[in-house]
Amino acid sequence: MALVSLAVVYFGVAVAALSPKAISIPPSEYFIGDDGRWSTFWVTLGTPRQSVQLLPGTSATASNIPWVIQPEGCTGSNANITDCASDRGGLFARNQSTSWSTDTPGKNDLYSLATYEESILGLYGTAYYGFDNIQLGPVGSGVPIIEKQLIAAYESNDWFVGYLGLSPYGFNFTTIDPPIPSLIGNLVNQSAIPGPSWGYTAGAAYLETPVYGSLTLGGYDKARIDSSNTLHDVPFGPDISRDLVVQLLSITYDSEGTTLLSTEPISIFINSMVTELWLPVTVCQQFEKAFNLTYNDTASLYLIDDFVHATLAAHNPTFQFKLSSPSNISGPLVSISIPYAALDLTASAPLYPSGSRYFPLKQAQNSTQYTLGRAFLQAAYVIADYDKQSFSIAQALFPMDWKAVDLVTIGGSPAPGLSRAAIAGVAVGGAAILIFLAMVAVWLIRKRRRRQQTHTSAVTAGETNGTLDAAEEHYNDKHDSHELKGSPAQHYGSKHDSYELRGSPAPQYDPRGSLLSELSADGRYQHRGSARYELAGTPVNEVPGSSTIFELRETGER
Ligand SMILES: *[C@@H]1O[C@H](CO)[C@@H](O)[C@H](O)[C@H]1NC(C)=O
Ligand SMILES: *[C@@H]1O[C@H](CO)[C@@H](O)[C@H](O)[C@H]1NC(C)=O
Ligand SMILES: *[C@@H]1O[C@H](CO)[C@@H](O)[C@H](O)[C@H]1NC(C)=O
Ligand SMILES: *[C@@H]1O[C@H](CO)[C@@H](O)[C@H](O)[C@H]1NC(C)=O
Ligand SMILES: *[C@@H]1O[C@H](CO)[C@@H](O)[C@H](O)[C@H]1NC(C)=O
Ligand SMILES: *[C@@H]1O[C@H](CO)[C@@H](O)[C@H](O)[C@H]1NC(C)=O
Ligand SMILES: *[C@@H]1O[C@H](CO)[C@@H](O)[C@H](O)[C@H]1NC(C)=O
Ligand SMILES: CC(=O)N[C@H]1CO[C@H](CO)[C@@H](O)[C@@H]1O
Repeated sequence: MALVSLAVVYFGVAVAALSPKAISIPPSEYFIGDDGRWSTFWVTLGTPRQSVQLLPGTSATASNIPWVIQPEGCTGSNANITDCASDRGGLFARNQSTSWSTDTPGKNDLYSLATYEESILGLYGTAYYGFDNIQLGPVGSGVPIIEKQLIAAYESNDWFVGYLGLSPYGFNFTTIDPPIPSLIGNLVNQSAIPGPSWGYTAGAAYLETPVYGSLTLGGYDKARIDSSNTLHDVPFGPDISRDLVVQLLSITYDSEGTTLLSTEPISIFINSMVTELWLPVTVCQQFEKAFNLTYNDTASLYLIDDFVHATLAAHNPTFQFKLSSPSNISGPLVSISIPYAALDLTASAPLYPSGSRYFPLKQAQNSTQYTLGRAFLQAAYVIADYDKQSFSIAQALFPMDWKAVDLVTIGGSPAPGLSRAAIAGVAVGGAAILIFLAMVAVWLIRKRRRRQQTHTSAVTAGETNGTLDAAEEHYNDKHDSHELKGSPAQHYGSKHDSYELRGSPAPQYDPRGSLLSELSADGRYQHRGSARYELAGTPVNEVPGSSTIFELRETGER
């Protein structure tokens, strides 16, 4: 029986070891930016290690690998910015890292950054791509080092602070096949996180006691969401690069009774790689009227002077964004409240060299530009699950003790590092050992009973049944406890379910590879080239100050 217990314990431990948990990336405890104050996260990379602060990037297409600022990002027109390097969250000098390698991706050439949605808003950049080791969080945060992560080193002011890409989709270089794994893909492959999912809220620098952003990989932080004000399981948008799409039903504000700012529901994309709220022109005009805002064409910002700020601060409106799933407009809602203080942002050099307050609103020329940027994510918490191809959005909470996380793991499928065959082997082997041991137990008990029978010959039927029942019960007990210990049976069961899903035409992709190969099998995606973005095969020459055109190459059948 000791053997049985041992087998059960071994089995439980083996399967528990296969199930990584959600991890929380600690915030840097800094707020930086030229267009507001944004809570950053440390990343160390290279040999010797260089530390930089990055903002989580939620853009499915642009944001799958780390984007770090190269030293050239503080030369040229930025040379005049005092403390440029620290303003940008630190610089990464790839020529000072002995482990930086450009062997495969594009040697030492400059490529367009793989933006798609961002370019529609006029944001561009170019980068040098290479591999280096990288660790999330400060040194010693416990997140494993990724030895060979594709990294983009860029300088564009369109993204003044670098990004920590959260998209699990692989990076398809035209010249390299197969796609290069994303950061999340590598973490999943290393069993550092249970699956391709994350939870993120941008933090609230504007609060009297500022609250840092919160980033969880492989799950989310329950302590940061208002579970009574959550919109669950919104399916990803049909366009792979525009996945986090909600239906914006209305915007109201509550300073002097509830006033409607927007009446026409629109589909709008949530993207942390954009700062502002890009709303229809008619909605912007209602904001202008209600709050005496004036768009400054020279600065391309709604600059706020002291007078307007004083008026706004006196009214101190709280805006309510009512959102639903685009697939069920009359279904469940979430109402995200954003106080004016969260939208009272400061533009500084290089965005607006003399410095000014501004209101993070932009006039969208058409529906492809509708975007809720990072300013919105100060009040909202997003949970994205790429296995289920859906996301949830909740009112963010700001607990005083921001270190007290309450992590919820999403998925928890066995480590992909072990092959499915190996996992099946462990599961089947474990079950076989248990069944075998149980049979041995039953056989031993029977044998003992037979011996008792030969010795006493006075065994009643009742006693016989009792003995057998006990043996069976014993087996069942063991079986139950084996299911409870780390629930290996259920665990395997859920894996099995997802196996079956893989066979179905539901959207699937390999988090460690690219989604591209899966797309052709699935007519659901009406991608318009965005999913199949590819770097221009030829390097581009960067002209300082000029924008670089990102080349898309339509590669395929739908
Ligand atoms: C590294 O690159 C910088 C420019 O980013 C350059 O000024 C410096 O000389 C280079 N150092 C070495 C050792 O090549
Ligand atoms: C830097 O500032 C100086 C003086 O303010 C100015 O003359 C110069 O043009 C500036 N350089 C750049 C690149 O902006
Ligand atoms: C709007 O703001 C300007 C200053 O920018 C001020 O002169 C004007 O009186 C304000 N209008 C209203 C209606 O508050
Ligand atoms: C608009 O911004 C420019 C600087 O970008 C400034 O010189 C100008 O005074 C601003 N206009 C108004 C009306 O505030
Ligand atoms: C839409 O939401 C309502 C209310 O929750 C629900 O009853 C209905 O089944 C949903 N419809 C679809 C198509 O999901
Ligand atoms: C939407 O507007 C942007 C900016 O004016 C433009 O680049 C883009 O082509 C437009 N898209 C459509 C579908 O009209
Ligand atoms: C996952 O990691 C293993 C090594 O641990 C590697 O051989 C494999 O290619 C990786 N898969 C992907 C898709 O990155
Ligand atoms: C998975 C996938 O679609 N990879 C593609 C990446 O790009 C190269 C070059 O165009 C294709 O050959 C691959 O099929």
